[in-house]
Amino acid sequence: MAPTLVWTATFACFVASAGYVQPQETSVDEWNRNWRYYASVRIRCQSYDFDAEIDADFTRILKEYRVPGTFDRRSIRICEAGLSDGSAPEVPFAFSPNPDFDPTFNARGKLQFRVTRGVSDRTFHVYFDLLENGEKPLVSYGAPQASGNWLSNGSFEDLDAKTSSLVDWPFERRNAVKAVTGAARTGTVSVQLLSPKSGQAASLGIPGNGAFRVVSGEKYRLSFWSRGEDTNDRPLLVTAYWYDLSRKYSGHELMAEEGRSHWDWSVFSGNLVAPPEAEWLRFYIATYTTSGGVWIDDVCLTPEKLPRLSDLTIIEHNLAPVIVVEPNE
Ligand SMILES: [Ca+2]
Repeated sequence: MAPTLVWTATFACFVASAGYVQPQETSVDEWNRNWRYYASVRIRCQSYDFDAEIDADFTRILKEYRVPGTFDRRSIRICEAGLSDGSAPEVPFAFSPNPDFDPTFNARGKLQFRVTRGVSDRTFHVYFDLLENGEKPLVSYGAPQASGNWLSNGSFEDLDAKTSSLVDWPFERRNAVKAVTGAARTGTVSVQLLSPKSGQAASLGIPGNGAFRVVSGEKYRLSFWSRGEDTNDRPLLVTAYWYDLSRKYSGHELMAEEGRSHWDWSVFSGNLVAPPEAEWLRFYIATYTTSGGVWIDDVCLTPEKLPRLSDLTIIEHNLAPVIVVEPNE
């Protein structure tokens, strides 16, 4: 029997945060009373807030645990788990079903949600249910972010209202990098690199602050757009730097080098596999030109392998409190 829901009260207040609409005053007890399943997903934190993207294949995990039924797309909710204070706050998310999504045979899509900065792995519980258990009310937290991009503000359009500096991109003057308006590839802002002195590089560090947390052996894809005007010395070099767990430099590789003195907006993309011991990754896009300049826009880093749902838990309402079943493997 479908339980009675009191959603008007629960979702009465909304505030905007990080591109999503933030839920307030929600309670995990609510999910445990009314929802039948949750699966876990572990996310590796970054040194900055980022939008995690996961491969949410509900059909796979239901099959794995021999649970028949029709997935209720409206029922998805996410709560963070394992917090030291025992709380389990609800996390706003966006769900993009795959093009061949089918609630019975292929309930699969991408789930995106904001993961705040940290040093360890974090666990999230993805609650969901089957239509057979009573349809759940749809919640919407806003449109998905740019798909899978680990970088926020990679198109440089978000400016801090007080300082007018780029959100998430703290530029240092010595790096000879600045945000400029006009002639951007998308929107109105791009980043210009111009060396102040012969033999000295102007370089854009990616991400703006810190480095990306990576997993040795896994593949990552960097892409960005650039254009160059009247350059007079090594116009564009793209380099990846690897660091170990203690953030000690462990190696670097040159990903690309542009030789022309003039080029219109064109895309660069390259793949990298994290070498053994690599724990952190940082990119530099650099130029040695002291004339004209090089402009960069729409920077994107995506991991090839997305985290997946695991450990399905069936919430048993008639028997206290939760039954964990073993997977069918
Ligand atoms: Ca832009």
